[in-house]
Amino acid sequence: MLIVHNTLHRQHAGRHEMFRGRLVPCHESPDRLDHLLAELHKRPVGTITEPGPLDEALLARIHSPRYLQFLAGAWDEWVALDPANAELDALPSVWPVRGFRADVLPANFAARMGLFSFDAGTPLTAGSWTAARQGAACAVAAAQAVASGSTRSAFALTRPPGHHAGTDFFGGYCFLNNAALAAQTLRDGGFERVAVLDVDYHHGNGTQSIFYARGDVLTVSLHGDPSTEYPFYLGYADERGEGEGAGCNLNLPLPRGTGFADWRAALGRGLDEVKRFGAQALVVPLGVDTFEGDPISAFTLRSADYFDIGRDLASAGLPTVFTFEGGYAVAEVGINAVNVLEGFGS
Ligand code: SP5
Ligand code: ZN
Repeated sequence: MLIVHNTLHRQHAGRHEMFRGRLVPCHESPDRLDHLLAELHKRPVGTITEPGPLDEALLARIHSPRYLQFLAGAWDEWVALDPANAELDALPSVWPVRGFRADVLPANFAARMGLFSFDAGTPLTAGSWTAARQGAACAVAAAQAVASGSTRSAFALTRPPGHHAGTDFFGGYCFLNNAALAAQTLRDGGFERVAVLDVDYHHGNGTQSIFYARGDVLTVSLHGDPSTEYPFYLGYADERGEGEGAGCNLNLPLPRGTGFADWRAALGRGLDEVKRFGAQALVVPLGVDTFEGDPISAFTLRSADYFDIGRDLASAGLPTVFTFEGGYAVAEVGINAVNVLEGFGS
């Protein structure tokens, strides 16, 4: 397995996220990836490398030009409002809901923060753009290596995560959709039909929305039932795709408290769908926030279960790109993620 490491990830280090009327310390912290890297040094399941420069044209096929332009300049705009802002995270606090104008680009910075986001849990910091771009480069490089045939599987070892980010919005700790970039890279690399099988605790709303009307990329997500779990407003079983993408989206919501036996049965359904679709390559947004000890999630998977997840995913027999997504029980993140990779094999 090829492991493509984002060595610039620490440049994204949010201080606070909004929770129940308070700013609380960010769950999505740099030490998550440090633990994962340390575990990979203990159990070398692959070769660690760094990506080349990011393909800007590819980035612009997944994300809108005005969103990318906003992200590129957002930190400087934030500090220009007040030099003291350099010591604070930028968080949105106002959003255009139904009936508001989303087509007009406001001049006001706070208004654009809200236009391009969906929660107040995703701080934008001085190095967020640098870290997210390098993460995107990791996902693309991982997919290019798989598409070229130089490796059968690859892991984008990166943060911030990506699966909640849409064409033109950030949220859920995500800015650029690494899994979508990997899927598009696999398509461009010659795989006619690509499947995304998202195993993070949270619904992959960004990835689903990016590919919802496309028939060449299947999106499947196993996640906490959105009626009680973040991101709440998408991820129901009746969302099956539209237009050419009709039938090319499958959501498998599961109730809080779901244990490994039921979770694994849902994974089996997801894998059946990947097979039925005739996927030639697979992208797995890999979150380990399904772990029993995760502080913000409510499934009860144990560390040993992650080996079986890896084995089940390998049974699809497809060239596979993993992107690293959630998982907030920091001390166990590395063990659980590397268990998946070890179970998967090479
Ligand atoms: C990539 C990913 O896993 N994103 C998840 C984003 C979840 N954001 C909402 C978190 C709600 C925090 N709840 C805090 C519970 C504290 N005990
Ligand atoms: Zn998650």
